Amino acid sequence: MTIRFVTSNEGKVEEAREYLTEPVEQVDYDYTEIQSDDLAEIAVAGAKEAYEETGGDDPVVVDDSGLFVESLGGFPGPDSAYVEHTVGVERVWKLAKQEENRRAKFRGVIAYYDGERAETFAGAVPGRIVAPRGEGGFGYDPIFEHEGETLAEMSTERKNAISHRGRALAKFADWLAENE
Ligand code: ITT
Repeated sequence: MTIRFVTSNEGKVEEAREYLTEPVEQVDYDYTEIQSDDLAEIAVAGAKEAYEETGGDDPVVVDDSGLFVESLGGFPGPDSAYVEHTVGVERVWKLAKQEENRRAKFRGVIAYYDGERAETFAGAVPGRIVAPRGEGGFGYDPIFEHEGETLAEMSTERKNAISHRGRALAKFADWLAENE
C-alpha cells in the first residue's frame, strides 16, 4: 500500500516520509477547503474529494494545519496559508512582537480516507513567536520557538518528535499498524 498525500506542500510530505514505514507519494491536487473553524472537518472533506477526483485505489491523506497566536485571538489560524502567502511570516512576527503575551500553538489534523473509512488524527504543539531564526523546515517554522529552539533550527527528526504533525503522524502510524 502506498499512502497518497494530497498536498502542494513538500515539507509536509518530507515529514511524513521520515515518520511512516509505508511509501508516501505526493499528489498535487488542490482540494476545496470548505469554510469552517474545524480543521478536522476541512481535512475530511478534502480527503474525500481528493480520493474521488484523483482516482487511485490507494488511500489518501490530507493535512490541514495552522498557527494560532493567543494574543491575536488565534490569528492566523485556519487562514494560515493565505496569510503566509499575502502578508508573510516576517510580518506575523512584527504583529506578535507588539504583544506582551507571545504564546502560540501549531495545530494540525491529518485525515485519512480509503473509500470506506474516514479517520482523523490531531496534534498540537505549544510555543512562542520570536524573531525569525533557522534555515530548516517551512512556513512559520523560523518564528515558532519550542523549548529554546525554533522549528527551523531543528532537524526533521527532532521537529517530528515534538511537532503538531509529528504527534498526528504518531497516532496515524499506530492506527495503520492496527488496522491494515
Ligand atoms: P496544502 O493545503 O496543499 O496541504 P498548505 O501549505 O497550503 O498546503 P494548509 O492549508 O494546511 O497547507 O496551511 C497551513 C499553513 O500553516 C501554511 O501556511 C503552512 O506553511 C503553515 N504550516 C503548517 N504546518 C507547519 C509547520 O509544521 N511549520 C511551519 N508552518 C506550518
